[in-house]
Amino acid sequence: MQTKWWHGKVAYQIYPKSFCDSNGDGIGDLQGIISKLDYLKELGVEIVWLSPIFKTPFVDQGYDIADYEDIDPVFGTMADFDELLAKAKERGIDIILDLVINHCSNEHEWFKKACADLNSEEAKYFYFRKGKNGLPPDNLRSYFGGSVWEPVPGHEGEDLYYLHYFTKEQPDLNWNYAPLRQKLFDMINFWLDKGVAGFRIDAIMNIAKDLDFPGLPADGADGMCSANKMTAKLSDQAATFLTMMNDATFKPHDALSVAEAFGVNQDSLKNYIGDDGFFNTIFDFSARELNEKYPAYYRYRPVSIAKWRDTIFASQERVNDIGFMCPIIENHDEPRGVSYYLPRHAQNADGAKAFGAVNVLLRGLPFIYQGQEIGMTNTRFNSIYEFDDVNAKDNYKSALEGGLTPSQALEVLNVESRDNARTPMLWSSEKNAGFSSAPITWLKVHQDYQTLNVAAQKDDENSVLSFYKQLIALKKNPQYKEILTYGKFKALDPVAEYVVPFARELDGKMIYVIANFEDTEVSYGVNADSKILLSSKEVQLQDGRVTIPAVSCVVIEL
Ligand code: TEU
Ligand code: CA
Repeated sequence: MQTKWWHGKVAYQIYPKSFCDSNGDGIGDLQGIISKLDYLKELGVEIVWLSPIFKTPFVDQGYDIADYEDIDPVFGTMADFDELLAKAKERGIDIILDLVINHCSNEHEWFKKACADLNSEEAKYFYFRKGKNGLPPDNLRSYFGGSVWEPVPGHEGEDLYYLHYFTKEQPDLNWNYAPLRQKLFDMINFWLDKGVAGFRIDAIMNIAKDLDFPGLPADGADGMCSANKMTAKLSDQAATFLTMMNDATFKPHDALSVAEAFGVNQDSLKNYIGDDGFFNTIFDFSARELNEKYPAYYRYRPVSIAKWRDTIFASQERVNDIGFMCPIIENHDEPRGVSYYLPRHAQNADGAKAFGAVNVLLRGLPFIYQGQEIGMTNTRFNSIYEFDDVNAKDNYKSALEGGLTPSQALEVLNVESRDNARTPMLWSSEKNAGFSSAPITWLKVHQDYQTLNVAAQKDDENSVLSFYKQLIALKKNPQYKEILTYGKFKALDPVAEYVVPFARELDGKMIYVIANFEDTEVSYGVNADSKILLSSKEVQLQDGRVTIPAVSCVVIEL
C-alpha cells in the first residue's frame, strides 16, 4: 500500500450552522469556527471536514448550492474562509470541503438560465425530458419522497420535466455532458489551488443515469421505485466519470478524497479505495445501510450494537488487504450513535467513551462528528414544529399516511431524524449552551446542555472529552502509530452479546481493543506481561486475564 499524508490521522466533521455563532444571529459561521480552532487542536484532530458553506437557499441545509465558488453570507465571506484556512494550517489542521456535485440548487445561475432558455448551453447541464403517456419520464422515487421529476418552471403544461433525486430544489446535473464535467473539475481545482486539502464527496454514486430513463419495477404501494436502486445498477457508468474526475483534480493535487458512496458493489471495492482507486477512501455506512428506509422509514428496525459489530467487522475484514474505509458512529444525516446503537443502560458517558474507542481505533480514517467527543445523545423534540429538516417533515407525512398517529410519528422522528445530530454544539451551561447570544437559535438546543457541555468536561480528567483526547493521542503516539494505522483488523470472540472486541496486528505485534456494553463485567485471556495502554474504567489484569467492567473499554498491548 502506498503511504499517504492523511494516514494515521483523525478527522472531525463540523456542521457549520450548528458549531459556533460569532455574530449572534442564531446560526453558526466561519468566524465561530475560527474561534474554536484551538479547541480542535487540543482535541488532537488534524483533518476537519466542513459540511457545505457555499452560497445556498438552505432548502437542504447547504446541500443545495447556488454558487460553488462563493461563501454563503450567513457563514461569512471568502476572506473569512481564507483566514480559517490559514489559521487552521498554523495549528496543523487541514480543511476539507463538501463536494456536492450530483445536483445544485434551483437558484444556481445555470438552472435559471436553463429554464429561461431551453436552447441555452446551460440547459444541457440538466436532465430535461418530455413525459411519457401523460406521466413523468419514469417511476423513480426521490430520496426525500415523491417523483424525481418536476415540471420545468416557466414551462408548466408543456409536458416537460427536470430530474431531481433529492428535493425538487436540487436539480440533478448532467454528468453525461462533457463541458459540464469540465466546469465541475475546474471548480474543484479552484478550491484545491487555494489550499484546501481535499473533499468529502456527496451522494456521488447518483451521478450515473440511464439516458433512456426506463424506470424500475415498483417497490412500494405508490408504484414508484427508490432512485438508489437505479444508482446501484449503474455503478459502471459512474466509475468512468469518477476516473476522469480523479485524474483531472484529486490525483495531481495529492488531495484527500472521501466519498459518500452508498451502494458500492462490495466485490469492486478495490476500484474505489485501492491504491489506484477513484477515491482515497469511503465512509463505512454498512451499519446504516441495514435500515432500508424506503418505502417505510417509519417502519425502521432498531440496530443493536451486536448487529452493528457484526456488520462493521465484516466490512473491516473485507478491506484489510484493499485500503481504508472511514469508521463513523454518526454524522449530520444520522441520529446520535450512542442513542441509536447502544443498549439503554449504556446511553451515557460510559457508553460514549467505549464507543469512541471503537470509532478511533478501528482500522481506517476515523471521523468524529461534532459533539460526539463530549458524548452528545439525541435531542428531544416535542412537536413536529421543532424539526427543521425537509427529510424529517417528509417522513412525518408518510408515517401519518401509513397509519401512524401523530404521537407515534413524532416518536419515530425522535429516534431516526437527521435533526438529532444537527442541534447546536454544547459549549457551556450558559444561554444557548454558549453556542449563540441570539434570543433563539436556528434549531433547538439539546435538553441536557446545562450538564452536558465542553466547559464542564474540559478540566475533568474523567470526562468523555478527556477520554477522546487520550484516544487520539494514543493513535498518534509514535510508539503505536504504525500498528494503529497499518495493523490488520482482526475480530475477537465477542463472548457476550454487547461486546465489541477486536485486535490490530502488525509484524507479530498485537493490540486488543475491547469495548464492553454489557451491564456486567467480561474477561479476556491476554498475556502474562500484557500492558494496558488505556482504559475508561479501572481494569483488573491478573494471571494473563483482563477483566473489563460493565460499560467500559480497554486497549491492551499483548
Ligand atoms: O446524503 C445522501 C444520502 O443518500 C442521504 O441523504 C440519505 O438518503 C438521507 O440522509 C436520508 O437519511 C447527502 C448528504 O449527506 C445529505 O445531508 C444531503 O441531504 C444529500 O446528500 C443531498 O445532497
Ligand atoms: Ca452567525
